[in-house]
Amino acid sequence: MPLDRRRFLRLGSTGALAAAVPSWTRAAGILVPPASPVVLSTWDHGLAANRKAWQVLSDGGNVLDAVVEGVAVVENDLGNRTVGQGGRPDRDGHVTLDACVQDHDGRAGSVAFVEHFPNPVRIARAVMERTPHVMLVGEGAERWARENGFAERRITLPGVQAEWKEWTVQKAYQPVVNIENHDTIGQLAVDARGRLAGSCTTSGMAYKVHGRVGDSPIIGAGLFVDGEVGAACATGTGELVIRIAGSHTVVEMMRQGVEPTEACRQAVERIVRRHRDLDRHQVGFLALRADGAFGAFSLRQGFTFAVSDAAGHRLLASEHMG
Ligand code: SD4
Repeated sequence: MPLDRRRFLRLGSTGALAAAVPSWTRAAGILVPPASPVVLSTWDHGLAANRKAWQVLSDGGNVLDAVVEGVAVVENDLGNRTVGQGGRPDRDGHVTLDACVQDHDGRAGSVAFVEHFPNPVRIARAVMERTPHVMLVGEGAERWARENGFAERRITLPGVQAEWKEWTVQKAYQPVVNIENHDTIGQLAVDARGRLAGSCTTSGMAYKVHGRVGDSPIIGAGLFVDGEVGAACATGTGELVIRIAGSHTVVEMMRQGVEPTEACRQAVERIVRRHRDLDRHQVGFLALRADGAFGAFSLRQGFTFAVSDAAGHRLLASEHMG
């Protein structure tokens, strides 16, 4: 049995309480909520997102409010080239955005391939809360957003357009993640009651094929939250993450008692086993267990993540493959 299981409150396998909880819970134990909230976000810009999420929680907001408004800070930064409307366009010159949220109870909302809205993560939340659906895409998602009070914003950033125009001269279509286009933001949070939520938002890969959607808005790939176990999110080449249902994989391993960092490592390893040429790719996972334990692991060096807890806000470097 993993050492850390000792931190779990064990339930007996018989009796009324045992009968009232699902069988896996009896097997794995019940996780004790952390003494104070824990918030994690991908990459350096995660620090700003974490500060906002922490403020939301301190002001009495719930954990879903925290992860939505946390990443919205990064969406609103028009200097960010990988999230929100400041992101690099697809190969046809359109900036298309993907985002999703999932809450403690597994409710989920998602939008993909949307243009002209500053905060796709807020639309994703509204899809979750106001529709019987999980995912809306493209023109239908945009129409639904307009009808539901989200204001369109049409902006052109001359510098970004100029870079794209320059790219069109060579049209070196390289659907790989490099230093310029890998900084999707995913945010995971647990509060002191043990309530979990997560969010993920991105402009996807620079110069992608028009219509391409990555892992970020796909529940189970870019994000997965299970209130009884924990949450995970992913960053990097979305195609690699989708193929192994990456975030779901990480959470399911934690359900089996695997430590958060090790769960992330095993997901990366699974990707490595299935692909030959990963030289130009990056993939990173972030995991938060329901008791506040957390971890991260990436394919290659350079994946940073922000942590906020009782000890304050800080940036850490993930462990990575050799
Ligand atoms: C995607 N995962 O669209 C995203 C890309 C990214 O950090 O930037 N991830 O595939």
